[in-house]
Amino acid sequence: MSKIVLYGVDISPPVRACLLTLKALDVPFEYKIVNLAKGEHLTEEFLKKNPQHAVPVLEDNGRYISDSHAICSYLVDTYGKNDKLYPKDLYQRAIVNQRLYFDASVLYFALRKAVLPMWFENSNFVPKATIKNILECYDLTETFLKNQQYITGDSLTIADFSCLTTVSSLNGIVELDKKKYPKTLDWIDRLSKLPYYEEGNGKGLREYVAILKAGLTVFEA
Ligand SMILES: N[C@@H](CCC(=O)N[C@@H](CS)C(=O)NCC(=O)O)C(=O)O
Repeated sequence: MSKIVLYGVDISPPVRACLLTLKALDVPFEYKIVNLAKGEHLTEEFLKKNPQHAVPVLEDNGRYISDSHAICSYLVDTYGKNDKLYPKDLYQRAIVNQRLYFDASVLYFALRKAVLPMWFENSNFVPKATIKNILECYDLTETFLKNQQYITGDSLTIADFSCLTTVSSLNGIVELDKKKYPKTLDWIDRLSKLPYYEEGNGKGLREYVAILKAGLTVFEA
């Protein structure tokens, strides 16, 4: 097997999606921490790996892939013992892809909007419009989970890893209401029982939420 390196940091939700995938596949890898606070993602060396200066980045035998969704898909296609986490059937794959794009363009977008002012502008207020946006994310997630156990159907896929790491992080900003979002909370609970959950998401999520709680003031929606 080739040498695999994941560049990232546990607090990052997309990095956690990659950690969950690597652990689910039981792929050996080296984990190299990139300290964003120290600007390690902006060095010349890191920019050669990912000109978009973001983690995660995967290195596989000297070749680089960025974006968690692309990384997770690649890992299952290359190292999966079967295609369960990223089905080869084209219709099923399209559904998984749709949810991966949903994570990238809707869920993660809402999270970025809420936290970027805190990271970069020293502002700790989450405006009402952003909270509304987060609640729309929860509405959609709840709808996807209405008649099924996982985000794309009745079995676990990498789309669960991506959506889970973002939704569980959003939950640190606007707490999921048990009455309005029971399916989403059950899904989070179900996924948190995976044997590799703690290392893949639990640890980093706690750290991330602690930072958010210390840094953000959330207005009532
Ligand atoms: N769509 C990307 C998002 C990656 C991303 O935004 N990573 C953040 C950490 S959570 C980052 O490295 N930000 C630093 C920067 O953009 O300069 C993915 O899924 O990998």
